[in-house]
Amino acid sequence: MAKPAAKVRPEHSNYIAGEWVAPRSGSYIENRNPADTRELVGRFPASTAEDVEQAVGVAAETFQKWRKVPAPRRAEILFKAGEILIQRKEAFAIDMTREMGKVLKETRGDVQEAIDMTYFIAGEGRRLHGYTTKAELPNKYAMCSREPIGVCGLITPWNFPMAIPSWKILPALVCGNTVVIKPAEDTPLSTYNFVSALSEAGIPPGVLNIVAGRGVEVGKALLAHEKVRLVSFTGSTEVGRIVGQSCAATDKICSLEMGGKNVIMIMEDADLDLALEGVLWGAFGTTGQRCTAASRVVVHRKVAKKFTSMLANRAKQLRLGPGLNEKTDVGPVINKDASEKILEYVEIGRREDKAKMLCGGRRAEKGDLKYGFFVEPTVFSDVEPHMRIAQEEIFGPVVSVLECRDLDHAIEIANGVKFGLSASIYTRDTNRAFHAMEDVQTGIFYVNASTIGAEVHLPFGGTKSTGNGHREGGTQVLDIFSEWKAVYVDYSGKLQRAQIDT
Ligand code: UN1
Repeated sequence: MAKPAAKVRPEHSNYIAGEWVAPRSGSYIENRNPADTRELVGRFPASTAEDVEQAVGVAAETFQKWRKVPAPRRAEILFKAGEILIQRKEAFAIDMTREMGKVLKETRGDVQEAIDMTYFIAGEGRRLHGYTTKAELPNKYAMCSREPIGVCGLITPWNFPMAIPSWKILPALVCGNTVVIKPAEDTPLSTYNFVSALSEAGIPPGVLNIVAGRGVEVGKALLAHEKVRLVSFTGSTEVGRIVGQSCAATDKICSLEMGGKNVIMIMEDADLDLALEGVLWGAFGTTGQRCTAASRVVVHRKVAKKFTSMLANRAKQLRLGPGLNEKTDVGPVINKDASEKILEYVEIGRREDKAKMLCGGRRAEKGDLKYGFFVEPTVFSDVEPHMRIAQEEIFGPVVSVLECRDLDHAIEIANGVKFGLSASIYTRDTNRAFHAMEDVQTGIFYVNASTIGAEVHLPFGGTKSTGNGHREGGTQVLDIFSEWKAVYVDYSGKLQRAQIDT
């Protein structure tokens, strides 16, 4: 087995202007393994506004050169980074499991997603298409092109610590922007690994900078800085709203990717074994800590009893443990606060008269599990749409089963939450599948597959309070990281006037 990529150095630094520099504060945040907090993964900067000031200054200066580098040349560096990532995939996955907790199969998937995104976006370096069109006047040419924006402040979450930074960093760079990224406090190492691969591939100093630290310090300073022209954020709806409001104060472009309360609808004609696999993967994969996690299952009443007992039986058998153990099904949750919040939701569910908790509901503390943050996979049945466990994002291994009368009822329940990220239907009837696809208000929709597992070349994002209308992934992400310029060339040699009633 490959060794972790990063040695446990006592202290990591910020990465500014191509140099590793200590935070001005001299303070650090400990990064500990959530499966066993006795293991120190590393210590990362607790940076302050001063470090942000330095990084943004450098990024603003470097922007003037980087924007002039032809996009296909910028992309060549990304292709090279893709190759480095492939070589280090196993080591980076191990590092990620140590800091984030999810099982090795999934951290390999996370690194793979960053690799896929690297090649996909590098390809865009030779496209970045604009278009030409016909002007209103003779002897006049009209066209539009994508232009870089400037310094991008990126704020990323701990659950996909390499994939999500890649969704943002790569398109930002290929479009000609410079970047200051604040990685999540809980999982900075994977972002460091990713940025190191990019810098080794040849991203010039100052184009891509890391300032690590807390949201209240680093995030806040990025949001307030006049020279940061765009902020891209993935995280909770609560924090996302603050990000959106702060961006308005300095007219920043703002892209928000926030919560979900994703649903799997199971019709009476569904292949229940297949649906069961989809629910287990969607609800308990990544220990339920995906914004695309399936936390509601709406089952047709004719099959609800049968399906619910199938689900609870399997959920009880899932093996909790450290993600580096190949036998583990479900790893820890990210930290103490997360485990407490999840267990609070369990309590809220238990206090509902009608809902029944069929399994789980406790912190797992047997043997060495007591050194980590393990929460048992939990299934509630007889849940009603208005209950808080069916409305609010829990971000843990807790799933609620609700009953429906028919497809229309299922769609009504599916849409009856404030979020709109991902949804799925299990049915053998194509008419129903298309009907649901059209009427369920989410940005991502699956048929006979779980709510998770989006691919990099399709748009990723959600409706309603899940976001603010942007999509990451796909070529759509280029609309976040570039601004359109319309260009008119008049070659008539005389004054011609458009928009005059002739
Ligand atoms: C997230 O949880 O924020 O589609 C992203 C998926 C993953 C990405 C999830 N590829 O589930």
